[in-house]
Amino acid sequence: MSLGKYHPETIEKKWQDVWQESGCFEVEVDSEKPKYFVLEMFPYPSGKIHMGHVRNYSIGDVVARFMSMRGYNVMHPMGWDAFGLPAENAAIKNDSHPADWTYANIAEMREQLQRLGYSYDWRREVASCRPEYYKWEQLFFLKFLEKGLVYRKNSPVNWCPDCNTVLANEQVEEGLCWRCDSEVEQKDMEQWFLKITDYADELLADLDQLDKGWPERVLTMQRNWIGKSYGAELTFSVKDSDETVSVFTTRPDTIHGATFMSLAAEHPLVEALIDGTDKAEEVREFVSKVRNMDRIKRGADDLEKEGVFTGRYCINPLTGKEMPIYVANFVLMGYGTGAVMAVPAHDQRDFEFATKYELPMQVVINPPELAEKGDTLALGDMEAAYTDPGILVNSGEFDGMENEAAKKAIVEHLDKSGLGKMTVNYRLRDWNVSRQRFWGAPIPVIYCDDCGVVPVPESELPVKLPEDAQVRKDGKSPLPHMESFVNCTCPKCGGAARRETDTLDTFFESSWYFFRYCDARNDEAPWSAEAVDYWMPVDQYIGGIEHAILHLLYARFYTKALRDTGFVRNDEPFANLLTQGMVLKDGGKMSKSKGNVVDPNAMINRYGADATRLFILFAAPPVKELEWSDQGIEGAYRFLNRLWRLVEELQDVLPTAAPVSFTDPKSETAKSLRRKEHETIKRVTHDIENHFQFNTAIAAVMELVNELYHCKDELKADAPEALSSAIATALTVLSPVAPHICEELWEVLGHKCRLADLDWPSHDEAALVLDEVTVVVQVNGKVRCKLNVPNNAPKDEVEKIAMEQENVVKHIEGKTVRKVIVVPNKLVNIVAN
Ligand code: ANZ
Ligand code: ZN
Repeated sequence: MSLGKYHPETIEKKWQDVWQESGCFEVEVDSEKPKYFVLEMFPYPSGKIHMGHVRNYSIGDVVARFMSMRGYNVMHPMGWDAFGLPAENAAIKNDSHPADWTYANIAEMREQLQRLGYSYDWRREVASCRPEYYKWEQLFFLKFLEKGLVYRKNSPVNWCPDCNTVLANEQVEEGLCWRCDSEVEQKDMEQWFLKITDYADELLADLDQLDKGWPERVLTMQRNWIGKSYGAELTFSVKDSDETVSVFTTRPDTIHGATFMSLAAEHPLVEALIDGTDKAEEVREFVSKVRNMDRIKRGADDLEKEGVFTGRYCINPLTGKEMPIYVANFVLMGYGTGAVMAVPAHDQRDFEFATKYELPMQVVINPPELAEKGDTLALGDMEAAYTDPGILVNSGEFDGMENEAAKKAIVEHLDKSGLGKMTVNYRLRDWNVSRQRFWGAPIPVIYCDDCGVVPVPESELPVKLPEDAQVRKDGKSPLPHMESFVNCTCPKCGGAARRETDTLDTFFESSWYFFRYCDARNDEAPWSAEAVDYWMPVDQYIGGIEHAILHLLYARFYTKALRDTGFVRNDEPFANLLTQGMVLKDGGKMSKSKGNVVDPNAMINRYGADATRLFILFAAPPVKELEWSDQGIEGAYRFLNRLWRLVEELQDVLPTAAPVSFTDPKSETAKSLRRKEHETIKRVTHDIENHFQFNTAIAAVMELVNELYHCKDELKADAPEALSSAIATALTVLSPVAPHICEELWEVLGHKCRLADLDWPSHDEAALVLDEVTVVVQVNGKVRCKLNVPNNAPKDEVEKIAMEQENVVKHIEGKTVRKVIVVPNKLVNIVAN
């Protein structure tokens, strides 16, 4: 019977249907089996999948299929991160509802993923824009509110006057809106916040639990983002006033060098200091200019330092000297107290500022190497601030102390008069979750003139996003203008009230979707405790490095908040994390704007899903960047053809055999093929299990196929079982990577069961042992012959055989043998003279 040519499109569709109909990737809680939850970050339904997705999901699919064959109960779900701006913008452009665009894209992308043959349990699919989904996060929001984890606050936000919305910091590019390029303004608005800062310490400490499963670089990024710093809060009194200014400093040891004070533009004291003075106008103008700068720029190191003198002074409590108070552009209100004691000799920003405005400097920390020589650092020699440790000088009673010790001593001294205490400060800010956009989950609260902010009763959830909303050309959310949505009755007093029209940040949905997968169709509760206790945490999470900070931090925080509101028992959501490298083309990132995108659909049409998967897994280790190459995918396709032709040629002579079923080789050739077969299992298993090195695992299978080509003619007649067994092994261990072709050839070889249901084979260590080894024989360091001897033969036996060799005898004739060195399985060296 002829197999015919390899036609990926026919067999791929066939097997996808078989998998779908048999439900073989559908899993349930099974306490008898160990579970394994493999998760890829769910995509935004932008319309088409790109190669980055293909890479991400192919990695996940190999892990899922491999672990399942290893005996685990594997959950591998997929869904859609479906709220967000692009849907809204597309709707504005097409004059439709964002839901239309979103659901059409989901349908298209789902079909593409199905064409790639991924082993998803599609029954668990979620789309975050569906009320059945966001209903639960509205419930969480209410529980968080009850627990004091949610609050409302007036705070400055990036505002695009053209788009009429708040922009996240990431959406502001060089002070301009990422979409319309208009100048971004800073605006004070009432916003909803989640108190992630309450968890700063736990979020930091628990990173230690993740140090085996997460990449070091992600842990570091998380640590830096949380940014715990130990320091002190010191109080300065304002001259001619009862006011005081508190500063946060990590360097209380430098207080004698504090020569001026810098306040943030937003600092509440500024207005009080200048009101009615002749500086008022100038300062107000500066303040409003700074407040309109975007906050990322203000925090950047290379910001040109600028400021304005308020005309007022405060008093340095240790030197008694007057310190002019400035408003400075680089001081941020959100960090510490929004005020900085400026020590220009030892802080670079202060140094630049003082140089520019000709403010006094004082050295108070002396470099140890100068101190040893009895010298002191001179201002005139300084081109930059001295920020390293050293010995205190010009610091009164603290002179001569090491600066680390002085930190404590000085704070203790100030503490006596209530002017200083040790504090801890975090860079982490509370999470602003409100957006003034339409396409998001409504925040479930109501405003009543009499009762204030009233939570929507749980029984009224979900607060649905209206399906009849008409998007507005000006980009403003239609919600505040929809009376049917806004007008409601107060759940407390029954009076007329208004609904909140802000929606939740889309990070809110992606912070808990993995829990929902555990019990995705539950409509009575977000999930059953049984399901979450069994499946969580995620055993392997896979996604892009661009999510290393915010998404992962929010999901970790959300998990802890769900724990503390009684919804789950987990402390951490993701036990192991793999961040895959980018897909490049011609050395650059594959992106629409560069016009170098390779469309996965085109590749599947031309070479099939298996070749596409094989190439993308073979071209580079998962964490490394992957350079797209047309020859590469052709090579993958050729290899699959080679495998196909091998089975085609042999199918009629081969008995149906399981992997590693051949145990009794009679010939050297059969023995060597068997060795290769077992070695392949060992390598593939090791490479996938320990490091996800799919590329080297695939290379091992390719070697086995090569060996099969070499020995097939010889073994066809004498040992077809040897060929059968090795081919079965090759198909089995390649199946997680190229599942369709492997299933097809497996079937062609007469198997009734499905490859996906097979157990992963294990190798026999004994099969790897060579019977004979080749040993080099030298006389005085010169190679005289090579010997085949039994593996691990005793040294004296090898020596004896070596001495009898003709070419050895010839070279030691007439000499005395002084020494014979035997390196087992390698070498015999005879020293004679
Ligand atoms: C005096 C001083 C002297 C400082 C010195 C540093 C070096 P980290 O380590 O990042 O926590 N600072 C405090 N609040 C600030 C704010 N709102 N905006 C800008 N800068 C602020 O940084 C803490 C240091 O940053 C603090 O210690 C303070 O300057 C400054 F030789 O105080 B330091
Ligand atoms: Zn009321």
